[in-house]
Amino acid sequence: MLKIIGHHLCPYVQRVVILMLEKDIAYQRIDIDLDNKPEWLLQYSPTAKVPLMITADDKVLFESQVICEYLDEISVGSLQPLDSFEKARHKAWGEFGTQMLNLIAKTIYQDSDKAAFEHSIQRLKQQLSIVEGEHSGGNYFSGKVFHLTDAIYASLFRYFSLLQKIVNSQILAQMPKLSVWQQHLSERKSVQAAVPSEYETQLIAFISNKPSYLAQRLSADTA
Ligand SMILES: N[C@@H](CCC(=O)N[C@@H](CS)C(=O)NCC(=O)O)C(=O)O
Repeated sequence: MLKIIGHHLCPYVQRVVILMLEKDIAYQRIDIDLDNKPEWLLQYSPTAKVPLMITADDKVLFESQVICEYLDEISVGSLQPLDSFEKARHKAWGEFGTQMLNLIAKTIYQDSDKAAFEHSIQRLKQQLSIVEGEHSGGNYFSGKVFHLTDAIYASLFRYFSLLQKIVNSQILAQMPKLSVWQQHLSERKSVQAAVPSEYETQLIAFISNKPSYLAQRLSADTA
C-alpha cells in the first residue's frame, strides 16, 4: 500500500492527506518524531523532511506539492482546475499560502520577543488581506468546488485559533470572504481528519519548548 511518512502536526503533510481523503486514495500514514528522525529518512529523502511518499513498489517522492500533483494526476478526477490558466493561477495563490506558512514557522521557531512576533502577525494579516481581494466570495477559493488550493489554506487557517488567543483579536477581522472560507474549510471532513483529535493541545505542547515569544506566552497561559 502507498505509505505517507509524516508528522502529526505538519501542515505540508496535511495537504497530502486531505487530497488522499478527498480522492479516496488508500494509504498508510506513518508519523515520525522530527526531533529524533529515523536513520532511514535520509536514505529516502535528500531533504530529510516530511511528507515523504513511498509507493507499494518502493518508488519515492518528496515535496508536498509534487506529491499532491502526482497523486491527483494518477487518480480519478482532479482537485485542480482543468483550464490551464486557472490551474496556474491556483498554483500561484497556493504558493502564496505556503509562504504564509513560513511566517507562522517564524513565530513558532524564531520570533524571540513581542515586537518580532507582532511584526510577523502584521505581515500575515497584510498578506491575508491580499488573498481577500482575490477570493471568489464563495465557500471555497474559486467558488463551490474544493481544490488543492483550499487544502493548502485549510492547513494555514488551522493555526489561527491558537494565535488569536495570544494576539487577543481575530486574525481574519475585516476579511469577510476569508472568514466564510475558513468556516467552510473547518467543517470539511477531509480537513478535520487530517490531524489528530487532540490537535490544539498537541500543537501547544509542540510549540511550548521552542525558543520563541509565542512559546513563552503559551507556556505562561497553560501553567
Ligand atoms: N517544502 C517541503 C516542506 C516540508 C517541511 O518543511 N516539513 C517539516 C515538517 S512540517 C519538516 O520535515 N521539518 C524537519 C526538518 O526541517 O528537519 C514540502 O512542501 O514538503
